[in-house]
Amino acid sequence: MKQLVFNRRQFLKATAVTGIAAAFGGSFKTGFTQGEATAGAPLSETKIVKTNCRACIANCGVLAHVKNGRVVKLEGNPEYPMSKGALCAKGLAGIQALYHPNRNKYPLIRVGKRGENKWKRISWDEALDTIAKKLMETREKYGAETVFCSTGGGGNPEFWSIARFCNAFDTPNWFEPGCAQCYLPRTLAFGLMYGGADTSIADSNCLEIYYPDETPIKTLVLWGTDPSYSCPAGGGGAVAELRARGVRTVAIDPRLTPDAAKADVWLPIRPGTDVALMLAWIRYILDKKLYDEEFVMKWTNLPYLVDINTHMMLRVGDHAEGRPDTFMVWDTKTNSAQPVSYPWNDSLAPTLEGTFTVNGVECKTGFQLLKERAEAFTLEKAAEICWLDTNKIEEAIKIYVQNSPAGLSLGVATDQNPNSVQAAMGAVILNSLMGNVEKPGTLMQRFKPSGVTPNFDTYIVPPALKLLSEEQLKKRLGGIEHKGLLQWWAAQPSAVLQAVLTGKPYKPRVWIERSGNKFGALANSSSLVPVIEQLDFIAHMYMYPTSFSAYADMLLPATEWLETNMPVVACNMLFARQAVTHLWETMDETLFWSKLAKRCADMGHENCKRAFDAEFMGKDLPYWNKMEDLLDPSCKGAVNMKWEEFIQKAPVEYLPKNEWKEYYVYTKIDSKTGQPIGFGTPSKKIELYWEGIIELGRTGKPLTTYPLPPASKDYDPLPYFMEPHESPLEGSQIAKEFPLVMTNGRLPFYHHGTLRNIPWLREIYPVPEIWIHPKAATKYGVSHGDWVFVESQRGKIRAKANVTEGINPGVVYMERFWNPETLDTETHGWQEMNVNVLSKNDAPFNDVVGTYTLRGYQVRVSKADGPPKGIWLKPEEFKKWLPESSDPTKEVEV
Ligand SMILES: Nc1nc2c(c(=O)[nH]1)N[C@H]1C(S)=C(S)[C@@H](COP(=O)(O)OP(=O)(O)OC[C@H]3O[C@@H](n4cnc5c(=O)[nH]c(N)nc54)[C@H](O)[C@@H]3O)O[C@H]1N2
Ligand SMILES: Nc1nc2c(c(=O)[nH]1)N[C@H]1C(S)=C(S)[C@@H](COP(=O)(O)OP(=O)(O)OC[C@H]3O[C@@H](n4cnc5c(=O)[nH]c(N)nc54)[C@H](O)[C@@H]3O)O[C@H]1N2
Ligand code: SF4
Ligand SMILES: [Mo]
Repeated sequence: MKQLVFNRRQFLKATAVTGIAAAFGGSFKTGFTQGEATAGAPLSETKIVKTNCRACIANCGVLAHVKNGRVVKLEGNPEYPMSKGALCAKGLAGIQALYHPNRNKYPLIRVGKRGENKWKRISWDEALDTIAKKLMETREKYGAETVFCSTGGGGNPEFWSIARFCNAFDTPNWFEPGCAQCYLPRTLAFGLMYGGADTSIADSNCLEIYYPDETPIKTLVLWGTDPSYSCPAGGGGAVAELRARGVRTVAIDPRLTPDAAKADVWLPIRPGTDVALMLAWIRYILDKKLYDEEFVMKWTNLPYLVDINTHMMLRVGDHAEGRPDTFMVWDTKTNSAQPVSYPWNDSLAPTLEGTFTVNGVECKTGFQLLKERAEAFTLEKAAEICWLDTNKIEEAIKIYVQNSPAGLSLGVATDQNPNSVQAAMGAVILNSLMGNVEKPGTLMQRFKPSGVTPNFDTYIVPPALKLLSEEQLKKRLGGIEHKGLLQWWAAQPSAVLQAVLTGKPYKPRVWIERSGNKFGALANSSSLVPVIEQLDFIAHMYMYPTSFSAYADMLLPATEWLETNMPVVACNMLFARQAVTHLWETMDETLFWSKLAKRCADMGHENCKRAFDAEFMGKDLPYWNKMEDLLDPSCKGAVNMKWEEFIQKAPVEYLPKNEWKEYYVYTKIDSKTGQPIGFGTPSKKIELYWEGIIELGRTGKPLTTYPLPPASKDYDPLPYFMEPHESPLEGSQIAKEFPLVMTNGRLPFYHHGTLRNIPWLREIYPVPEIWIHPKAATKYGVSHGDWVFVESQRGKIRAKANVTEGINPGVVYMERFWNPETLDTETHGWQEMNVNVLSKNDAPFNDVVGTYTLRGYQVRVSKADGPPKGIWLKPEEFKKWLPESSDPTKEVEV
C-alpha cells in the first residue's frame, strides 16, 4: 500500500486497514489550544488577525481574514516596516499550504518494512515515548554522540531549539543544510572581524535600506544576491524603491535577475570565482589610494605590525580589564616601531605600508600583507579568471568608490562553494576600506537590539551550551577541522554521513530530522540512500510528507506558519506571529524538542534532567510545556508584557525609531573606561587582518570555553582565492566530459523544498528550467522549451531548457526541485529533476567551516525524449492539491 500521498479519505481507509480506526479528533492530547485569535469570534463574522508570514526566512506582516474559524484571505499588513503591506506569491499561498489535503496530520509509525510506506496512527504520547526510549537505549549502548539531529533553514525561526536538545542529550551532532552553505561563513566573518551583523538583505539585515526618505546611500553593490527573488516583498521592494530614487546599483551574478537587469553594471561572473574578483577590487582600491585613509588608519587593525613568521601581531604590556591589547605601528617620525594606545595616539605618524625589522624580527603591516595578497589580481587577471570584461569590472568599482556612502551586500552565493569564508572576509574588507561602516547610508550597522531574547540577541530558545560536556564537544563530527562551526554549535553534514558509512571515528545510528526534504536540500542526494540503510531509527517531523519521509520510521506533524506563535522583531518594532488556527495534531517544533528532552529526563537521563533544573539553568530558561512558557519571558524582557497581552497590542515599538537607529556606535563612550567602545573585536578595531582566525583554528577560542585540538593547518588571516575543484578551465580533465558550470539561485515561487505541492504556485512554475546561453544551446543541440538531460559525475536528472542571453555563456542555472506527485513511486519524488542529485558533498571543503559545493561544479546537457515519468505539468493535474476542509483541534495536553 502506498500512502505517502494522503488525502483525508485515504487516511481514514489506511487507519481502518491497519486496525487503528481511532476516533478522529477524540481525546488526543497535543498541548495546543486553538488559535486564541479566533476562539471567541462569533460564527460567520470575519475577523482580521495580525500575524506574520514565515513562508520564507523573512517575516512579512500579514492580516489574516478568518471566517467561521477558517482562514479565507491573506493580505499584507502595512504596519510592517520592511514589507510595508506587500506579500509575495509564497506568502499568499499560505491558505493552500495550511489546508493542503496532504498535510501530516497525526503522528504515524511505520508498520511493515522501511520504504514500504505502511503507517499506523499513534498518539503524541506514544510517539514521544517511542523516540525517547530509542534515544536512551542508543545512548546507553553506543554513546550519546551516535544520535544525530537535523533541522531546516527557516520555518520556525527558533532553530536553536535543536541545539538546545542536542546539548541536553549530550550529543554534539546536529546539522542544517544551510549553515556552512548559508549564512555561517558571513556571520562568522562579520561577527568576529567587525562585531556586528553581516550585510545580507535576504537575511533581514541591511536595516538602513528600509528608510528611503532618510538614507543618504548612493550605491548598492548586490554581490551574489537577488533580493527581487529572495525577499520580494521586503528587501526586494526596498532595493527597487532606492533604485527609483537614483541609488546606483552593481549586480555580480551569473544570471540576469531583475536586480541585474536594472543595475548600472551587471557582472555575469563565473560561479565560484568571487574571491578573485574581490581581490581585484581590493588591489584597485589600494593601488589607486581610493580608500578612506583616516578610517582605515584609526579604526581598522591594518596599520599594526605583524610578525611574518608567526603571523601574529606585535603587542606590548598588559592592560586593565576591558581594554584591548596594545599593538605596535611603524612611526615615520621616529622611524621606529612604537606602541599605539587605544583608541589612537595623535603624537605618532604611523605608516600603513611597509616591511620593517623590529628587534631582529621581520614585520609587515596588516595593510602591506593585504596588498601583497591582492597583488596578482589585476583587473585583467580577474577578467580572465572570472570570465568578465576588464572595463566593466573597472566601471563597477568606480561606481562603488565614487558614490559614497555606499554598501556592499553579500548574499548566499559565495557561501555555497569551498571559498566561502574568504568571500565573506572580502566583503568586510571592501565595506571597511571605503569607510562604509556605521555611517548613515551604509550597510554595516549595529542598531539597538530588541531585548526579546534573554541571553543572546537573536535566539529566543536558549541553547543551553553548558550542558554539552567537553568530552562530547571533542567528538563533534567535522568540528575539530572546521572550528568556525562552533559559532552555530553544529556538525558538518558530510562528516556525519561519512561516519555512518565508515564507522569512523564512530558510527552514528539514529537520525531525528525536523524539517523539509533533505533529498532536496543536501548536496549529492543519492549519497543519502546508503547512509539511511545503515541507520537503526529515523524520525521525520514536517508539515507534509517529503521524499525523506519514505525512508523514515516515524512521521510527526509540524505546524504551518498560520498555526505558529512567535515574536518577530522588525526594525524598532515587535510583531506577533500568532496562531490564527490550529489543525489536527500538528505541533510546533520548539515544543517538540522541549517535550522530547522532558521524556528523556523522565527516563532518567542526567543531562536532560539538568536541562529542567531551574537552579542549574538559571537565566537559561529550564523548560516549556506550552509556547506561552517560552514566549512570556521573551515578551516580558522586551516590552514587559505576557504573550497574551502582547498579541492583543502587537505591533509594539520597543524603541522610538531615532533612538533605535544609532549610527557611529563605535564612537560611543564606555563609561567604565572613558574611551570609545569601538567594534566588537578583541582589539576594538575592525580586524581586516583577521589574526583571531589563527587562534580559532588552533584552539576554538573565542567560540568555546573548552580548548580543542588544533585543525590540521592554520586558517589564513587574509582572503585567498581557490579555483573550483571541478574547474572548466583549459587543461581540466573533467571539463572535457562535463563542459558547463552549474549554479543555483532563488526563484520567487518556492522556499527551499517547500511549496512544491501548492497548486497555484506549480501552475506558475510547474517544472525546473535550466537557463542556457544560445551559444551553448546550439553547441549541445538544444532548443528553447526542449526537455534535456543534465548530468554531473554524481547523477543525471531532467529539466526544461530556457535558452536565454541572460546567463554567462559557459554557465547553466537551475533552481532546486522535487516532485511531491511522484512520492509514491520508486523515485520518491527526488530523482527526477532535483539539482542536488548533481551537486557535490565531498572534499575540498572550506577550511574554516567545512562548506561543500552547491554552486560551481561541472555538468553536461543533452536533449531528452520528454519529461520524467509521472510528473504533473497541467493546471488541472494540480487540482488534487486544492485545500480541503479541516478538523479543528481539541484543547488537550500531552
Ligand atoms: N543546490 C542547492 N542546495 C541548497 C541551496 C542552494 O541554493 N542550492 N541552498 C541551501 C540553503 S541557503 C539552505 S538555508 C538550505 C535549506 O535547506 P532546508 O532548510 O533543509 O530546506 P527545507 O527543510 O526543505 O525547507 C525549510 C523550509 O521549510 C519550512 N519549514 C520547516 N519547518 C517548518 C515548521 O516547523 N513550520 C513551518 N511553518 N515551516 C517550516 C520553512 O519554509 C523552511 O525554511 O538548503 C541549502 N541547499
Ligand atoms: N523565494 C525564495 N526566497 C528565499 C529562499 C528560497 O528558497 N526561496 N531562501 C532563503 C534563504 S535560506 C536564503 S540563504 C536567501 C538567499 O538569498 P540570496 O542571497 O539573494 O541568494 P540566491 O538567490 O540563492 O543567490 C543569489 C544570486 O547568486 C547568483 N549566483 C549563483 N552562483 C554565483 C556565484 O558563484 N557568484 C555570484 N556572485 N553569484 C552567483 C544566483 O544566480 C542568484 O541570483 O534567500 C532566502 N529567501
Ligand atoms: S517574502 Fe513572501 S514568503 Fe517571505 S515572509 Fe514575505 S510574504 Fe512571506
Ligand atoms: Mo539559506
